[in-house]
Amino acid sequence: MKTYLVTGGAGFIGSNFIHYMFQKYGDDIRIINLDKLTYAGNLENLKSVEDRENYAFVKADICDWEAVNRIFQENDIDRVVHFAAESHVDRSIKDPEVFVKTNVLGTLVMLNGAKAAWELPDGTFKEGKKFLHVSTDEVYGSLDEDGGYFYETTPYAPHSPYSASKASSDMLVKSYMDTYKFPANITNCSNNYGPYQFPEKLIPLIINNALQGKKLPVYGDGKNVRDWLYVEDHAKGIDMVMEKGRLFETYNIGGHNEKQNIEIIHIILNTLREMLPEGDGRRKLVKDSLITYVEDRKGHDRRYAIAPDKIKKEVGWLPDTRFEDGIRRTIQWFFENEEWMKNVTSGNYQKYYEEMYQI
Ligand code: NAD
Ligand code: TDX
Repeated sequence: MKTYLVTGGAGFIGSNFIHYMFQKYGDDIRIINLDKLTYAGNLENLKSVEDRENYAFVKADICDWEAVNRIFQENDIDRVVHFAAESHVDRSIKDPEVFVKTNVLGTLVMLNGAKAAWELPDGTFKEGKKFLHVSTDEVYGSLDEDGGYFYETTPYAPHSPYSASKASSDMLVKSYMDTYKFPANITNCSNNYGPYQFPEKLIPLIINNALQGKKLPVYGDGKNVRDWLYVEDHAKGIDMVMEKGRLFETYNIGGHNEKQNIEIIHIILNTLREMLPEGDGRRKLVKDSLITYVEDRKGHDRRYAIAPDKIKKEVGWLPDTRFEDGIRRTIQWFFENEEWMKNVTSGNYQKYYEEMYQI
């Protein structure tokens, strides 16, 4: 039975990954979830797995060497899936420091914990161990509107403090692979969407605001392009890279699903109108006139797009979910989890929202 150490498992992608893995492997794996529970971490995301005997939660900071090392010393960890990070570009523009601490120093601590536990006296590593570092396509910078795709060979050119910190963490992982032959993979994925996403990111923010008849903030001209990936497809890709990916390789994971932000907003508004039952009071709140153009994000990358050729060829992964279906599943999830949304948007979220958006 393999033991997984998942960092950031209480966040959006991490919690979806944990659900995916238990659905797929049931009692045949063990998962330890290490999470600091920042504003983005939420144990409500994991309610349905918390009583499993093959699941454990540890509240700790990935920058805390004692805590990280203890987990590695007390458990025979086979796989590390490293999600924990500060993940929101807008927050990184306001306060870069915590991004460097968590994303760079935290990754270093995780690498050292795994290295100390897995390295043999002759400098090689125990058989079958692997560290999978989850990163982003933002490390590659920005593409022109008609300017091709990001490939694994595209030079790094991060622009925001967030993407610079993720690029630094990738470089550290690469340096451990090159220097020590440390058994790892890096995955760089495009924008995820789906259940449990915190409403500071575009899609859940638009769904939440539209259902309350609140303004829908669009940065700049609304024509920036993102390549949207359904989170469950991403979880599947990570598992497949862990099982089939060649050691020391990087794999880009993208949805082949490019859309302008303004298109996304129109799709959400139309889908909400279609899905809300007749007589539901929220129907009359969902209006195109809520769309409000606001000041552009500083340094706003124009376009991201991944050509996921390598992962398709070497690992056999392809995105399964069409955007039309993924967005309906996501909206349905938000309909069924109003309480979740109420809980995450109470308290500090209001303060964040008011400071961020003067609309
Ligand atoms: P998230 O912000 O929803 O979750 C991050 C999780 O990490 C939270 O549970 C938080 O409590 C935890 N965390 C933060 N700092 C920590 C620390 N110091 N110690 C321990 N835990 C800490 O993020 P997400 O959207 O789920 O992203 C997960 C990973 O995927 C990140 O590494 C991110 O860079 C990467 N990624 C995300 C996307 C996306 O579209 N969301 C796209 C590409 C890559
Ligand atoms: O209110 C908004 N209005 C708006 O126009 C928000 C929150 C966003 N936007 C735009 C900015 C982007 O062009 O929508 C696009 C998507 O924005 P985010 O959801 O903040 O995502 P992005 O900045 O693209 O980064 C995401 O994908 C890559 C994740 O947050 C990162 O963690 C990941 O690495």
